[in-house]
Parts: sequence; C-alpha cells; structure tokens
Amino acid sequence: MSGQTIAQKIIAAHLLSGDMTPGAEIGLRIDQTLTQDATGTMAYLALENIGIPRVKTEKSLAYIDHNTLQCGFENADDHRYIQSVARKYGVYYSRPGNGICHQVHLERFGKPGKTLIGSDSHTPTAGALGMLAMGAGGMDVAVAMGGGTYYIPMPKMYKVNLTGQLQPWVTAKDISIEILRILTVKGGVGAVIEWGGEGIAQLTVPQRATITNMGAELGATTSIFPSDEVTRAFLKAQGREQDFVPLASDPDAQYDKVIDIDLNALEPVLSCPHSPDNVKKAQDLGGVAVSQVCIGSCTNSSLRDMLRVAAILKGRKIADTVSLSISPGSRQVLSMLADCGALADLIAAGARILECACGPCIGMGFSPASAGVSVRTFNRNFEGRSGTRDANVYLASPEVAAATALTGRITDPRTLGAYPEITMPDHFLVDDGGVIPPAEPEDALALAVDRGPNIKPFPKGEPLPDSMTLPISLKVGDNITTDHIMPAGAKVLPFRSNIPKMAEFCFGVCDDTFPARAIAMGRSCVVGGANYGQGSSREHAALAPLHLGVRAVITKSFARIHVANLINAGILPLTFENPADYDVLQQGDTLTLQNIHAQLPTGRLTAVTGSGKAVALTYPLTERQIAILKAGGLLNYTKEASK
Ligand code: MIC
Ligand code: SF4
Repeated sequence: MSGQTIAQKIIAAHLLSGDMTPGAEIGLRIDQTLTQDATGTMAYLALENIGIPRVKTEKSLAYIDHNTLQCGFENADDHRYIQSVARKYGVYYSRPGNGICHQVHLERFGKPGKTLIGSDSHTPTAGALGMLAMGAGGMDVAVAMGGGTYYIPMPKMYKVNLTGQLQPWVTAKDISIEILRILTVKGGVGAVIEWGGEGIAQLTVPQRATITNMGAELGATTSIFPSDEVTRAFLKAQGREQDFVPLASDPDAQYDKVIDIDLNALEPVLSCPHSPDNVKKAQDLGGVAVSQVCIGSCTNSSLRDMLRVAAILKGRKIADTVSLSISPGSRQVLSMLADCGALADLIAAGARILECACGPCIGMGFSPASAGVSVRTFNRNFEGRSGTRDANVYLASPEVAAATALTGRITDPRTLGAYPEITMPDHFLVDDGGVIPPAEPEDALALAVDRGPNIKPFPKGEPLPDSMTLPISLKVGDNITTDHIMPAGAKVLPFRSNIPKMAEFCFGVCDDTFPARAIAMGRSCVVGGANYGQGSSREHAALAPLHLGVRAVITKSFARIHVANLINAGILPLTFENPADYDVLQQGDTLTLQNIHAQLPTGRLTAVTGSGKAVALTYPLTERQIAILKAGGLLNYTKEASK
C-alpha cells in the first residue's frame, strides 16, 4: 500500500462509514463546526427541529459577521435569535465586531489534524493550519453539531508544488489567482488540493490562508497545507502552541494530479470581470480607471495584509477619484493596527475604515456606481454580487489594491519602487472577550430562545412523488453561481430567515420574472449548464426554489455543496447523460418523469418531453440520498430515522 496524503490521514482518522475510493460516499466524524449569521439562522432552526438538547462537537461557534448593518429589526432579531440559541445549545457566540468567521477561526480556534465543517463555502481557509475544513449547507452543519455524520464523496487528491521564491510585490493572492488560471473555476471539483514543495516554507499561516480560502473558487472539496514549523510559530504567537501537532503527507503518497508552480516566475495578477479564473497581469491592465478599491474579506484581512497596505499608503494620499474601504479581518487585527499606529496611516491616506466584517464582499453597502470599476482583495467577482449589476469587479492582492488606490488606475505595484518592509510582532494581542461562552448544560434547559417576527419556520419539502410532470420554469447557462440563484446584498440578507420573502428575489440576476412564473406553474423544474451552483454554500439557493415549487434541477454538472443542499431540501438533482440534450430542452417545455422510485437506484432516469422525445438523465445517488429525497428532505429524513 502506498503512503497517504495529509487529507487521507485526517479522513482515515475520522472515517465512520464508506471506503476511501474516490467518488464513493464517505461519512466523517466532525470535531468542530462554525456558522455565520447569514446561513446560521437556518442552521439553528434545523438544529432545533432535530431536537437534540446540546451540541456534541468538540467546539462549535456561531459567528456574526455577514450582515451587521441592522437596518431594520430583522437583522437585529437574527443576531438575538442566534445568540440565544447558541447559549442554550452549547455553541460559542462570536459577537458582531469580533471579526470575519474564517479569520477569527484561523487565529483562535482552528487545530491541525481536526475536522471542521462550516455553513460557509470559505471554511477551507482553516486548511492553512493543516485542518480538514469544508463548507457545507446549514442542515449538514446542524446534523454535525448534533453529533451526526457528515457525508461527502471521497475526494481525489491533487498536489501543488511550490518552488522558488516570491519576488517583491508578488503575494499569496497571486498564487491563488495563478492556480485559478491553471485549473479554472471547475478544476478543483471533487478534489482536495494539498500545497507543498520547498516554496511553502516562506508562507506564513495567514498567507497560506489566502490560498486555502480561494481554493473554494476552484470548486475544490478543500485545500490543505502541512502542519509544520510555520504552523507552530503561528500558534505560538497566538498563545496556543499546545494546539500544534505536526502533519505531513507520506513521501510515497499518490496524487491524481500534480501541478508545479515556480514562484520566481509569478507576477502581480488580477481576476477580471466576472469570474475569478479570468486572469490578466496587472501590467497589462494599466489603462483601466478605477472608482473604488476595497481591502479586506476573509481572503486578505490579516494583520500582515493590513500592515503592508498601511506601509504602502503611509505618507501618501489616495486618488481623488477613488473611494477606498478597509475592513480588518478581526478585532485582534484592528486593535493591533491601532496600537502600532498603522491605523492612523490608513486614515491619513484617505481610507474609510469599516467594521471587522464581510462588508462590501457580500454587497453590504459599497456597491459601485453605475458601470463602476472596483478593485477588491476579495475572492469572488460574480456578476451583480457587488450590488451593482453593471459594475466591473477585479480581484487582486492588497498590494495591487493599495497601488491602484493611489493612482486611480489598475497599477502594477512594482512601479512604486522598493517593497516596504513590515515587522510582524512575535505575539498577537490575545483577547477572546468577543466570544461569549454558552450556558452550562444544567442551566441551559430552562433558557428560552428569542424569536422575532421575521424568523419564519424552516421550510419543509414534500415526499418525492413516483411520477411528476414538470414544466421548465427557467433555463440558464454554464457556471451559474448561488449569487445568481439567490442573490445576497443589503436588500436581501435581512430575509435570510424568511424564505417566502427571500424567494421573491430568486434568480433576480438572471430573470426577475422567474418567481412569479414558477409560482404560477405550481411544480416545475430548472435547467442549467455545467458547474451549476458554484460559489456560496447558502442553502437558500435550494430552499427558495423549493418554496417556489421547483422539484428537480437538470444540468450538465453540479458544484459539490449545492447538489448536497438540493438533496437536503428534497429537490431531485439530475444531469444529462448526453450533454447535447441541454440544447433540446427549452424554457416552457414540459418534462414527464415516471417510475421515479424504481429508477433512482439505477442512477438513470428517463424524462419525456411534451413532444414525445426521451431524454436520458443520470445522477449517482447513494441509498441514503435516495431515502432523503423520498422523505422530502434531510429534516424529514432525520426525524423519520430517529422515530
Ligand atoms: C459568500 O462569500 O458567498 C458567502 C456570503 O460567505 C456565502 C455564505 C452565504 O451566502 O451566506 C458562502 O461563501 O458560503
Ligand atoms: Fe464573508 Fe466575503 Fe468571506 Fe463570504 S467571501 S465569508 S462574504 S468575507
């Protein structure tokens, strides 16, 4: 037997069911969970429904970071609900202002060798610590909090070897964008990406985290670094060296794909509108005028990133035509910036300092002007995500962003001269006062949960009928993101715990007549292209269509988390056996599916169009997934199973 990769070692140590053959379903024991507020309300409503009095994980955290605007009572009610439910059920509550979930988790809670799932697609950020960290839908996180198994298809193993040395002004973000150029937004689907090679020794944990964070944009199950002396130094500086365990792949570990990147050859690059894999060099984009620069997000909001930006901006002024926002990733980062004076340098240069939260990344304000150009250090530049439909959003390193803010045009930072030195402290400022522990178990039972009027019950699916005739309520193309299906932003996020209201915005970016049409059709199906559902883990992208009567989604292929969310919601996921059939089906056509129950275990299902043409559909479902679909979703299934 050959040796194991890092991920295979962690999987083997947490394996509850299945065998580790790529593609086969495996069940994992989950050590830690995290939720954020925008997906957290649904996750905790699901947890309440499951009926377990106390979480069973080693540590579960509820972060409030996505919507902190509190314009109107809805958002404040969500926070109050999550705080009360966390207190009662044994979950640590990271209050608004404490920071972005992935940054805080990296700093304070992630542990090498452990498993983590989070109701956010960028949970793999913690892979920078040698943790097997995966994004999941809220219902799956609820089940894991209750001590239940988390199921995924056993991933393939990819390895990226870094050699050489990053040149001045070239950063971890440029590595993240380079791998997107090589693999594309579909290239990591079904794989864990392990980072290694001599080049990783120069990357600190937060730099590694920029890379594991953006592995989500490759569609990867997760990304992971070894736990080595760099990891130990980081944990020590966070005052938690005791959490360190060394972890590396075996020298004879086998990989399905190996990619070599020579760091010496990398240059500052940007992801151009509207996809992270649309890559160009900064020096080739020099003519593009920019009206907004946003620095922060779970990709690039560490102390190191902020200190570097402050050093670049120190003593200079940003261009009159640019609005610059800076959101530090955590209270730790913000406090340390304040203590060392770097915050004052940022303010003096003209930056607008925002709360330690997701902010502009999820369209919570800072939407660019009409047809505006925004350069952001974030991870996603999907159409409409900024809140401005015709905006052009570029993704780049903090260095490129700072240089661009100074000139008002996309700027290769190497034109600024010498790379400013920064000094990283030996110890981070540790104050976990922003994290409120849960009540003791003996006090918890008597505690009430606060529920505001905007918090509606969890939507339930209906048992899968044996035959269905479904009109096609919508046909969309390739790479449809969950930001297309269920947009976010300041107008919609207050309704994350109110699916009927939220469904009014469903597919708004593609076709705002969809919700009314779907309701008028009663039950219907949606047809999509390849990589349908990429991006966010929001299960709202399944629950809102469910509310609108969508019973099946037929595509060329699916993104991992979204297809799991569809099944959990009780919506049938199907793919075309012959991708050319995608062209045969049109919006408004009708599909009839018969003998569904008997056909599902075969992995093949025939649909017949209104004009009598047979369309062969397929999807390899496990027995467990078929049972979930038949029960009308994971919640019904879990309740039935526990009877
Ligand atoms: C995102 O970056 O798209 C989000 C917003 O963090 C989502 C979660 C959500 O929609 O609430 C994600 O990445 O899963
Ligand atoms: Fe928040 Fe943006 Fe990160 Fe999502 S990608 S967790 S919205 S900062």
